[in-house]
Amino acid sequence: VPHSGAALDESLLVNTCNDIPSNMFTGVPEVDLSDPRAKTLMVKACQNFGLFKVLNHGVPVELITNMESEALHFFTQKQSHKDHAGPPEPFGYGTRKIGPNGDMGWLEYLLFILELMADGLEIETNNVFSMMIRGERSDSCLRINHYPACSELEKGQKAEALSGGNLIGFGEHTDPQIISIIRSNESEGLQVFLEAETWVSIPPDQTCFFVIVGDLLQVMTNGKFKSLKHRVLTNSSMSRLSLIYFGGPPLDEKIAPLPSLVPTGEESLYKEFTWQQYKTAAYKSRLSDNRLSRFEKS
Ligand code: GA4
Repeated sequence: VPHSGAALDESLLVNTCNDIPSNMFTGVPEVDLSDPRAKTLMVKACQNFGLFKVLNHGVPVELITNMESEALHFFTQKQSHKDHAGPPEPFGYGTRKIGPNGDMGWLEYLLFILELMADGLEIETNNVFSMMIRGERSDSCLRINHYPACSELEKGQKAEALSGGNLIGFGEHTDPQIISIIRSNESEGLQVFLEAETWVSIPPDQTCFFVIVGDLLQVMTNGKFKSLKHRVLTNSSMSRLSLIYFGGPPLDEKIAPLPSLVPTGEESLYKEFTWQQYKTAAYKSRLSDNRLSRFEKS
């Protein structure tokens, strides 16, 4: 069963001279939405890599930069003020602690459900956003992560998140949901794990969205699409801000390999489970745990 990371093509690595001690990966699959081959290229990218970059996405740059500056406006407020918006159980403002089981990272973040935004805007049917994006009972969320350049925070706290000399902003994990759509500023730090047990850096591009395959999509495609293990390292010179949409199904949705993706003669690799069952188990897990193994057929 997958989870081993994407295939490594050594020729796609270049060394960088910044503070992040890693190889910059130049082979990120790109999908131009105006290209008639877009759907074929997407499938290929999900099968071979688990991540792709979306060009010509049509979202106005001003919309994204406005959202980014509003987020920074929030994160530059006094700590006591920000704390009022927390704790993130499961939604709200959080700092350093990730999830309920002791994972720590060098970041602060806001976790929203899309409905909260509609509520805040006093829209009566508060599922307008999620209904547009997925079914009206979908369990999607938006996360805004702020990774201060490490010198901005007290040095004494660093030890919590140090690993192999790297300051971990967000520890290694796969995303649980179906798909994650990420937009980050120009700071380096996002890394993905390749088959050859190597971490490579994804070159930032603030004009694009990055799409990452989540665990549920791996199951529904019976392992054809790989949920990609990734992490974020802290940058010492520039802070990182990322806006991430996690698209999840309704809680009672049954998740299993789609029959059409399990050709006759091939085995279904996973037992059926509900998104609620996955989530209950996930919230008892540590960030780096393999959350799919319990649903694999033995
Ligand atoms: C990882 C992806 C998303 O950021 C998230 C995270 C969630 C959290 O931060 O509360 C989890 C983590 C994420 C996976 C396992 C559980 C749940 C922390 C944790 C230890 C919002 C999500 O859906 O799963």
